[in-house]
Amino acid sequence: MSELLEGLVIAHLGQGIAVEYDDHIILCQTLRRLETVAVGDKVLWTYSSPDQGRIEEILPRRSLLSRPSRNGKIRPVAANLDTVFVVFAVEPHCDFLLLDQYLAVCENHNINAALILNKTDLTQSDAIEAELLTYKNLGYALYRVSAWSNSGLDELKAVLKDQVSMLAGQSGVGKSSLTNAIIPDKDLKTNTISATTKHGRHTTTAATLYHLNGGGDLIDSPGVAIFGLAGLSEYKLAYGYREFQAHIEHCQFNDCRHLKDKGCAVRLAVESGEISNSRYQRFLKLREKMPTEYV
Ligand SMILES: Nc1nc2c(ncn2[C@@H]2O[C@H](COP(=O)(O)OP(=O)(O)OP(=O)(O)O)[C@@H](O)[C@H]2O)c(=O)[nH]1
Ligand SMILES: [Mg+2]
Ligand SMILES: [Zn+2]
Repeated sequence: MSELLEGLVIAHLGQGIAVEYDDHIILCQTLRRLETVAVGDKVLWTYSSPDQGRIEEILPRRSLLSRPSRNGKIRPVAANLDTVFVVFAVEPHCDFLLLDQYLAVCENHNINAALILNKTDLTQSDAIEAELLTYKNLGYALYRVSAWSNSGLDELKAVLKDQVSMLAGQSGVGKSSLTNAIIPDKDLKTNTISATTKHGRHTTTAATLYHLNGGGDLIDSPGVAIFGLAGLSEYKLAYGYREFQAHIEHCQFNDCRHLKDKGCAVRLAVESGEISNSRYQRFLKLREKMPTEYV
């Protein structure tokens, strides 16, 4: 058997997986189903031909972010993440429901989450500012940036250092523009991936990992209309609202659903204003949207 080499998955392409090894990018196939490998995975692989490889093993992951796929299955999005930065902006219309979904999934998978408000060069919205205050009070870091004017980027670069981060969020909020502004040789790498796969242009259809100059990695991911709850149960969704956690244990019944249940401490905290009503309303909405098998 040929030698096992350790590589890093930097992109999941339709027809294979781009693995970085010793400054090269090798297109690899895998014996398992391709969907089980995620960008950010460390893998053991072997050469199957002079310029192609085969993934033999996925090394243990320290975290995994997944989302539902079309056939009702859960698909890994990225592995070994430290922080997910949820990017949003005044334009396209800010979807706080999607934002809460990302935060709830991260909370349950022990991945840090932080917020990036992009496009600060545009006229900002008071309604968004009011919501942002809630997130800041919950301890979520917020970075205000503009990929166009480069404003706030130095501060953002400083927090990205020495960790693996992913930019997530709706299509059109500027994740790729921010990646361009942060990674000076981004195009070079994207072109190398395209050349490796002979696939023509590499669009943001696949999450792609880039190395930061000062250390650390940044993953640009495609915007997904429905990120989904990636298999979170009703119980985990409530836990994913981090301000509910301290109250959940005081609910009268331990199978409390935090709806109209008698003695619900979460609801009480909403009524007293301790928990933001808009976050609670979004919890209810997400709960309703939850596929029945998870309820
Ligand atoms: N005004 C303004 N527009 C921006 C800024 N950043 C990005 N845009 C614009 O927003 C649009 C979408 O940017 P992208 O970077 O492609 O957004 P994305 O989040 O990568 O989108 P997907 O790849 O579809 O998920 C483009 O027209 C950008 O030029 C910014 O800071 N200010
Ligand atoms: Mg993009
Ligand atoms: Zn309750």
